[in-house]
Amino acid sequence: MTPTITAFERSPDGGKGLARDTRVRWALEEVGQPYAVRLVSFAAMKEPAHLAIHPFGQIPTFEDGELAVFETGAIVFHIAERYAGLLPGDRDARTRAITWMFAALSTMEPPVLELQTAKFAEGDKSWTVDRLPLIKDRIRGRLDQLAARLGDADWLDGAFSAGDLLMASVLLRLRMPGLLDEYPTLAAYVSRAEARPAYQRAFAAQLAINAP
Ligand code: GTB
Repeated sequence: MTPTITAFERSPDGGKGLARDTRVRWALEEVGQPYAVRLVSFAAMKEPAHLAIHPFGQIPTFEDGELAVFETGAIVFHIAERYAGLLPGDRDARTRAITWMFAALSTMEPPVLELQTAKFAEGDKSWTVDRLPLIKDRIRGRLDQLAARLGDADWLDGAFSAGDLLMASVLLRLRMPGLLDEYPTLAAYVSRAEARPAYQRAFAAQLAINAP
């Protein structure tokens, strides 16, 4: 059966690939699993039909037969478990790759999201000017640590894995604020990830929907 994912009918980023359906598309492309896409409007995401699949009224979702999954991390994990190509066979290496998936979403992503919130949702507040440098320094702290761990390796732990897919996806959001380019090895890591044919196909698919 072909799984169906949901994506923005019109992404606010105009096709830059920053909405989270790109991560799910990328995972499906990496494992070679064809998929269908159901596009949803902001209004439709808050309707009962969508809320039945995603209790928080967001994208992406993943449906395969009777199974409906929400939360990008859970979806990518499910894909990586179900199909070969995103997690190593060796048990310990597999656990380390899963650890990087969690690290991407629960250690690296929160300050990145704080930056987006401070800029776009609270940009007009009086405290934003003071707050932005604090958030940026918190992000730099994490980037320092990540760059130290990556060293001159291509990927975080051996071969490319779902951990790299999620980490690179999170880091991509730091390119526009200019933070990624402060870390040449991390910028190269993200470029390596973006150069993967599976990412290119995922990016092109979301761009085809969102190109102005
Ligand atoms: N924790 C959830 C997950 O990982 O799946 C978060 C899902 C989420 O934030 N979904 C967003 C959404 O549906 C889209 S990706 N928002 C609508 C809503 O909450 O009503 C976040 C996103 C949106 C836009 C951009 N952009 O324009 O650059 C980037 C990322």
